[in-house]
Order: sequence, then C-alpha cells, then structure tokens
Amino acid sequence: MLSEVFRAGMSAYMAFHAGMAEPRPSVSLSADVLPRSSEPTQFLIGTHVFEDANRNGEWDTGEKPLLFYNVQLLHNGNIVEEGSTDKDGMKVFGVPWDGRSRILGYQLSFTQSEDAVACEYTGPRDNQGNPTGENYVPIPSGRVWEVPLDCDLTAVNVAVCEDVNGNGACFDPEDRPMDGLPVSAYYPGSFETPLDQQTTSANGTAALVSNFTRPVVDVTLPEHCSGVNQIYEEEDGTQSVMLPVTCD
Ligand SMILES: [Ca+2]
Ligand SMILES: [Ca+2]
Repeated sequence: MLSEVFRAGMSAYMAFHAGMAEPRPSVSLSADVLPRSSEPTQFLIGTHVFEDANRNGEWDTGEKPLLFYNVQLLHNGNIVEEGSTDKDGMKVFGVPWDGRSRILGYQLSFTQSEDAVACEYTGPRDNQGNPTGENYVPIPSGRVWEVPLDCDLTAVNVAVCEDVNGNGACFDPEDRPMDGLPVSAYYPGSFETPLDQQTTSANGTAALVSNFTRPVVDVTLPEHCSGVNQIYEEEDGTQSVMLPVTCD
C-alpha cells in the first residue's frame, strides 16, 4: 500500500528481537522515504499499538488501544527521543524535514515492560517470518505503523456494595449492590489516563480489562460513602476486587 505522499525510495521493515522467554514483542521500524510536498518542516513517524481481538492484523472499531508501551525513536542507531503510547495507543514523533529530501536512517523501537501481559504480533510478516513494515497508515506528512497484538489481557472483576450487615463482604442477601459508579483500571503511578473504564451494573459489578498484570483499580464512590477494597487473585489469574462500602 503506497500513499500519494510517497513516490519513491521507500523501504521499511519491522523485526522482532527473538530469544525471549515470553513473547513480549520488540518491534523496530525503519522509514526511507521521498516525500513530495514541499510545505511541511517536519515529518511524523509513529506507532499505533492495539489489541487485535479478531487477529486479522488490522485495526477494527472497538479494538482496544494498548497504553504505556515504550517507543523509542532512533536515528542511525542512536536514541533521539522516547515516550509512551497514549490513550489511543499512539506515539508519534516529529523529525526535521526540509520538505524535499529523503527521510533516512530513522527507526522506531517498541517494547513492553516486564509487567505487561504477553502478546503475539498478528500483522504481516516477510517470508522469514519476521514482521514487515508494510502495515502502516499514511497521515499528512508522515506515517504511522500499525502494531497489531493479540494479548492475554488481564481481567479484573469489580463488585461494589453497601455492606448493610457490616461483615466486610459483599453478596450477603441484605447487602445493596451499588450501580452506576465509575470504575477505572490504571497503570500504577499513571492516574491521568485509564487503561479501561466502566460503570457498575445493576448487580454492582463491572469487568475491566488491562494490558498490565497488576492494574490499580479506582472506584468513584458517592461523597457520603467510604470503603476499603479487598483484592483477590483467582486460580485462573483473574483478579477480583470487592468493595464493601459504608454510607452515612
Ligand atoms: Ca482486528
Ligand atoms: Ca456484607
């Protein structure tokens, strides 16, 4: 797939760094392009990392962005800039550009941290089985590489109740499930952008998904209520958070 923005001299590749115990993809991208426009003064290179739930290698509406994955921009092997994927699973860098010359020698390196769930790359590969750089979308004065991953996302089940019988647990017949409460999962220490956000249902529960193994769960309670949550990990790895609440 070629966009009108590029007319010649383009090559791109991605490569997994193999040999890891678990499939935590590291993807490197390289752009070598000859853009046509003479107006822009920078060229944008980025990644869009997402959960490819249906494993078709493409982003489909509703497929979850994967946040807080580290992306490095390298030029001739040296790190120029780095940052994390945002709420849309995107990290885009601007590189200097005179609007005419080729963009050469840039790479994007993408890694997941130790506490990220295991994922498998589902995008296009070359005949050696390595991910290729064919999977990108052109944007004005730039391109964004799609990084589709099929991940073993962590499920977090949340239950919130007014603990009427005061035994520190929900699900007793007299307890009152609390519905309509916002619940969010956060990457520890990053409380501005939730990994997932839901609202408790009529039975006081919500199911969150996370691309990290130990998300922080936040429940917004009514002002006159308070509670201390209890976290359980079930045998299948599912995490459950029970929040028995006392209200004035
Ligand atoms: Ca898909
Ligand atoms: Ca109770």
